[in-house]
Amino acid sequence: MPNEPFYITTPIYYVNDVPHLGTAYCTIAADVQARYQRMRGRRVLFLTGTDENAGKVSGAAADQGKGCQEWCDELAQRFMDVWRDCHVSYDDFIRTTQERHTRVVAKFVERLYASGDIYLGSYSGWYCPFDETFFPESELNEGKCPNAECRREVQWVEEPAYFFRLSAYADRLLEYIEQHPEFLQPESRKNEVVSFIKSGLQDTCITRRLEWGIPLPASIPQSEGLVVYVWFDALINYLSAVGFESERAEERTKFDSFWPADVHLVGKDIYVRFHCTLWPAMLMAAGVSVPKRIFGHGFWNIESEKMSKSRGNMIHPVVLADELAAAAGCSRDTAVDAIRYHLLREVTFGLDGDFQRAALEHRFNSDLANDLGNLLNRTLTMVNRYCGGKAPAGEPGKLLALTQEKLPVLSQSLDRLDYSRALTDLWELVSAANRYIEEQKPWELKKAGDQQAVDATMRETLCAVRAITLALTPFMPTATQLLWTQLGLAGTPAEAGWDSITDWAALPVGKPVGKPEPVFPRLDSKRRTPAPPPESEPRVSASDPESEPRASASDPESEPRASASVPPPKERPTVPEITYDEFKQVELRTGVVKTAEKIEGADKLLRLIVDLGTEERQIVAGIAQQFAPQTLIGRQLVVVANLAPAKIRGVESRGMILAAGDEVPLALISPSADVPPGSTVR
Ligand code: ME8
Repeated sequence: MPNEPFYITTPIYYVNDVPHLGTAYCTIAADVQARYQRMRGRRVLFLTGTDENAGKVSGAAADQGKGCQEWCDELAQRFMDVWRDCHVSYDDFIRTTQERHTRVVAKFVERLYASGDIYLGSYSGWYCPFDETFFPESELNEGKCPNAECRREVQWVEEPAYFFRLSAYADRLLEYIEQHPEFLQPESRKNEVVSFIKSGLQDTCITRRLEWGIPLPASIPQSEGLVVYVWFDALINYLSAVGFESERAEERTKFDSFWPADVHLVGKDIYVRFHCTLWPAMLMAAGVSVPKRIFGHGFWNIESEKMSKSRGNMIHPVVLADELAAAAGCSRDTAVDAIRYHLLREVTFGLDGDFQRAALEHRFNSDLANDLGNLLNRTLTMVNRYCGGKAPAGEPGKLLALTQEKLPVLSQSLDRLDYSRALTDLWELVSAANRYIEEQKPWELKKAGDQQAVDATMRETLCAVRAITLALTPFMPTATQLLWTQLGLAGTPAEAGWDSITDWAALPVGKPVGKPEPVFPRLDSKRRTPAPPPESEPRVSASDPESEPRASASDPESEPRASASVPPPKERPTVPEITYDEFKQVELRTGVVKTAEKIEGADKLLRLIVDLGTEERQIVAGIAQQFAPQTLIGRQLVVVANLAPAKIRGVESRGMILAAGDEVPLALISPSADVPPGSTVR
């Protein structure tokens, strides 16, 4: 097992948009798996990347007045930047405009043409340009795209084209699925694939007559003007990245060790038709083994609504982290880790979820600031106070026994990508460690002069905190590093490795621990949205800091540590009352952001062009530090339309956008549903 290769992939994302909560979710989930497997000693190849040859990509470039390649270069960099900020430890980032990919696509197509799996025909059918997919008439939904995430108008398209003989693979696919129970996961989605295949597969049109895309190899007759269908090209990325058919010996070795992939992680939108049907059939046709596992995760809605640009409710992970960091007074890195934790804890991986800011904030306070932060704080405070600030000696106790019992279950959950289960189990250990302190009452043992018992208790607790830190590392890589350093441990938890979780001897006796510093300062209750009602989250009631202080009055360490770091509530400045008639003089309208850019020499300012329906307005907004310009494009906002023009840093501003936040703009005000630009807000 150690050193055994482990290859995990995410979808390669279209560069028609910047990363959002959905793409971040899948990428973070893959990252957790990659980090976990590395800690287990596996040789991991974690691949992500960008899908650049799509019509919607060239469309987005044209909308921005940019060349396709220039646009792709910019956006691919944006993806890499966001993944870096989200602590995504990918090993390779593939772009489908790279030569290493286009070369492999050409070879793959040639191989299938030679074997007779690709043939020339002519196509006419209903095509959804957004999904880049043809649909049979019978599948259309009231004449529109049947993809529930899309539902856009379809077009009738007729052209000579090449086809992949997908229909010939239905039986082989069904047989393979039946014989490999681990292949399609989660189990609940497998049936969907089986019924899709059983309903009859049609050959797939794999070329398009387009300017932008990978040209069909010249060796194939009548290839002129044809490019490879973007899905056929995109799926092959998983092979290109590991050096499929490479002439270079080292690349061939890479292919032999990493293929077949251990897990393709994708969303449910591209699971059945593309990853579980077309892709394995393509591989079967090429005589290449199919991936070991394909996992289809669920989708997030935002506050009960579908996430979409036009609704203006897209969440961008780094912006969200900055908002959380500002509200909590922690670093962006810690906030990112809290979001990673929340996304994977909140919903069973594989099912859909509803993202609610209040739930994120509640979990931040309850799980991270209170349960985990409190545990670390009490432990370090007491080791400093009662044990001279050094890791004491002592025999292992019941927390080791519990950790030994939990570890196999935890590992099994992580192997199955059952992240919420793994975290729930891990939190039992956090609670057990907190309970252990309360039961042992080291402060009373100290008073009674029983130093040996104090030492044994504190050692047991320190070792448990160390174990929890290790197990949390794949989820929260930077926050756990802070915990690790405060525990006085050298190096990184990742280096210590997964098996070290139960190694109580790995904590050297006499090693000085650090001073407790709040890693997760509690969110100021004035700034945060109210917590969800107890019926939606019964679990938290027991540990909710507001509802039930955990510790007894006699426990000097029981104060939630971070409360000291919460700034005292601020006085709100009094604003004079206005009459309704005065208010009516303010003209509020909705607008859609057309362009957004930074103003040179002004850190906080953005220059926006906002469509107000009847006109486009230039508005200068002081939101540059909280919102990246690219994330605003297409967003609906509320504008004070009759504000007298003003020059800000030499740039004329005609109007003002509305945002919420006491000191800095934390959230932009948008209509809750699509309305035409220029609609009156009343
Ligand atoms: O489909 N909730 O790329 P894409 C959760 N280029 N996950 C979401 C989500 C949401 N609301 N929205 C998107 C493509 N995702 C192709 C892939 S692979 C060979 C080619 C995630 O940019 C989810 O993982 O549209 C989904 O499968 C993926 O983004 C689609 O990204």
